[in-house]
Amino acid sequence: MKLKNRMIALILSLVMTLLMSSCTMVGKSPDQLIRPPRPTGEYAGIQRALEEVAEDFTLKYPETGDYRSAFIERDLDGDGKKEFIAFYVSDTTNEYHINMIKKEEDNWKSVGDLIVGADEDIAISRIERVDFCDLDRDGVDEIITGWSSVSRSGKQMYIYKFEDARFVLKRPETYTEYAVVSISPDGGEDLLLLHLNEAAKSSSASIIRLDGDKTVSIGNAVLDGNVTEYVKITAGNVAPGLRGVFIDSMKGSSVMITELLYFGSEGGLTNPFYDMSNSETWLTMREAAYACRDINGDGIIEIPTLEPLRGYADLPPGERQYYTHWNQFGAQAYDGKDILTVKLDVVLSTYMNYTDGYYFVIPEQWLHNNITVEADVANRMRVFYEWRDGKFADELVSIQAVVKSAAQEQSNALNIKLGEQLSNGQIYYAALGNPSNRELQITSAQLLESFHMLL
Ligand SMILES: [Ca+2]
Ligand SMILES: [Ca+2]
Repeated sequence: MKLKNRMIALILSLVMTLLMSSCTMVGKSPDQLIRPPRPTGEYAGIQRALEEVAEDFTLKYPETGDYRSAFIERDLDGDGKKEFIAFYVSDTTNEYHINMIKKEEDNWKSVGDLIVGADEDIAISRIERVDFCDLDRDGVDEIITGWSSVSRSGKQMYIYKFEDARFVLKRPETYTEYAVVSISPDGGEDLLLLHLNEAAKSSSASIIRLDGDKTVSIGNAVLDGNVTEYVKITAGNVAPGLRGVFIDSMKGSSVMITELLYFGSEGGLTNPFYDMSNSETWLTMREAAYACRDINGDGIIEIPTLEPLRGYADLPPGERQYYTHWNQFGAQAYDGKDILTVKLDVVLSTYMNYTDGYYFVIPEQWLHNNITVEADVANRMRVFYEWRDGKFADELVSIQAVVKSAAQEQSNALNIKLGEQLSNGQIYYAALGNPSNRELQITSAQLLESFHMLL
C-alpha cells in the first residue's frame, strides 16, 4: 500500500507539469502545518484584526489544493476589493473557526466568524482544502471548504457565503473527493462531488450548484463502484468544443481506470465508459497508475492504455514493459452534440519511463514491426530492440539517464545528448543502433523528435 502510494505520488508529480488543462490533484498529503513567522506589513494588520476577536488560537492551513496560506485573499462580497479569510483553532475549545477580515476605513477588521461544524456537532480534525466558485451565479464567489473529522468517516464540506454583511454557512455536504470544474452548458464553474462507498461498492458523481440555501444537483452519474481510490480529476476538452471531466481511479493496488463525465445535448451528465451491463468501466482499464493528460499538446485530454511489448505478455504485470497508447475519442464518435459511439482512438504511442522522467514516442516505422525494450532499471538504461524469433535481436536505440555530476565520467558509448533537466540535473544520452532490418533504422533527428522529458 505504501509502495503503491509512493508510486502514484511519483508518477503524478511527473505527469503534472505538461498538463494543458485545469487539473485537480487528489490523494493524501503530508501534514504540513508549519507555523509561520509573525507577519509584517499588511499581514500584521490582518493578524491583529483576528487577535481582536480571537484569543489563544493557532492558525491552520489547508493541506491540499490551490490555497494553502494562513490568510487567503479573495473578493468575497463583490465590492471589487480583496478580503481575507483565515482558519484557526481555538487553543481553549479546540474548535475550528473560519474568519473573514475586511478593510474598513483603512483598518482591517474581522467582519465574520463561525465555528466550523457547530450546527451538526461535528468535531473537525483537519482542514483539507479551500476553493472558490460562484455556485449561485450571482457574480460573487462562495467559499468551499473541505474538512476531516475524527467522528465521521468520509470528508465534510461546508459552503460559506458572505451575505448581507454577514458570513453564513450555506450548506453541508459529504464527499470523498471534489473539484471545481467548468463543464456545464452555461460555461460557468460548478462543484463536482465524488462519493465512494467501498463497503457497498458504489461510486457516484454529482455536479452541484447553490440555489438560495439549497444545493441543487444539475447532473448525476453512476461511476464504477469497484474502485478503491480516486487519484486525479482532470477537467479539459474531450473533443473540440466538448468539455469533460476525466476521473482517474485505482482499483486495488495496480489497476487504474479513467471515467469521463460530460453533459450531452439532452443536458444530462453522462459517463460513457461505464458499462451498465457489467456495472464497471473496463474500456480504459490499465495495469499501471498512468494518469490522463494532454500528451500531444493539442488541447484534448488523452487516456493511456497499455499493451505489453513483445516478449512480456506472459510475465507478471509488475515485470512487463509496455507500449502506452494515448487515446482520444475519434471525430466520428462525436457529432458536435453527442458522443455516438464509445470507442478510443490511439493518437500517439509511447514508451513511458516515469521513474527517469521521460517518454519516447514510438517512431512510425516501429509500430508495425516487432520491437521491444530491455529495461536495465539499476543503470537507468532502456534499450529498444527488434524482436525476432522470440528473442531480442538487433539494437535500435539505447537511452540512459545520468545525473549531471556523473555525466563527466559517462563513457562515450551513448554519444547523443537528448536533453537536460535543469530542475534536477538529469542528463539523457542515447545511441543509435545499426539494425540489419533497415526499415527499423531511425535518424538522429527522429530520435531527438521522439524524446520528451516529463519534468
Ligand atoms: Ca455566488
Ligand atoms: Ca491532446
